[in-house]
Amino acid sequence: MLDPSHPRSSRVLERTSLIKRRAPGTDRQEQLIAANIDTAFIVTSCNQDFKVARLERYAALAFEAGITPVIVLTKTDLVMDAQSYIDAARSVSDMIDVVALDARGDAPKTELAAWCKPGKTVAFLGSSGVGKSTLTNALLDSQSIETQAIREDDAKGRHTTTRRELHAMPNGCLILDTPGMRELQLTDAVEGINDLFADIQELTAGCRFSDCQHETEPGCAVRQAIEEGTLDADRMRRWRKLLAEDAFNSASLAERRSRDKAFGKMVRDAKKLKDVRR
Ligand SMILES: Nc1nc2c(ncn2[C@@H]2O[C@H](COP(=O)(O)OP(=O)(O)O)[C@@H](O)[C@H]2O)c(=O)[nH]1
Ligand SMILES: [Mg+2]
Ligand SMILES: [Zn+2]
Repeated sequence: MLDPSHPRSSRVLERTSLIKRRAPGTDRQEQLIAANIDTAFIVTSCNQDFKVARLERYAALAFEAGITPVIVLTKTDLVMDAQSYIDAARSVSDMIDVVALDARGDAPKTELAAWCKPGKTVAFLGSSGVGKSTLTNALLDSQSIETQAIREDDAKGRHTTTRRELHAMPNGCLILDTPGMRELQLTDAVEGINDLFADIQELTAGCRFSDCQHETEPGCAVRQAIEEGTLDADRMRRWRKLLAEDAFNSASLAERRSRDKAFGKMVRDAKKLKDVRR
């Protein structure tokens, strides 16, 4: 909370929510993306960027952090069949609202008003080139944030926004514009994944074996649901993939943390030894 006229009385708020991911690359670190967000707008476009699996990743991340996810589908003006994209976005979860719009112009102000209230903080997340900065400009009633055309061949953006920036709307709502994330790896997000796939999670209670892997075991309620057509096999595969990835990343992070701790202790011990020698 910055008070520009009395900077000394500014204070740091308690952290109430945190979005993080496994940092890209081989280094096993986590990267903190945003704190104290109320609504995460997961932005994707009606083009090659659109992938249900990616939307699920972002949604699990938001659920894990206790943040309301909303899917924002941009560039509806560029396709004939926006409805097929809307239907696919709705299939991600009954718990997530889907808003489809042209990010340029006035639509964002009215369509996103329900979440952009005074005192709230909202964030735009999603790949580069999907319209996050365009949406931010629309909400701010300005053109101050730079946007850039995407490559035509693969609809990829060019990373015009290179850092995370907080902007204030006239009504006092804060907007976080973020750069695109090329690789969103989940870590420590098992509860978020289970929230998103609550229907499958509930099914597993009906499996005969409590450690059922839902592969070849007899009496598997998950596979039965697939056979009966009440559960989509691809969705179940994506659920398992996210859980496996999360387990792997969480384990390597835990290993790193304990290694860092051991290293810190070694340094402290060495220092003590040096002090004694003096
Ligand atoms: N036609 C159309 N173009 C859009 C829409 N949203 C964004 N764009 C364009 O897509 C490009 C990338 O937008 P930008 O906001 O920079 O994406 P960001 O990387 O997510 O911040 C720009 O040329 C925008 O003008 C939309 O809904 N319709
Ligand atoms: Mg941008
Ligand atoms: Zn099973």
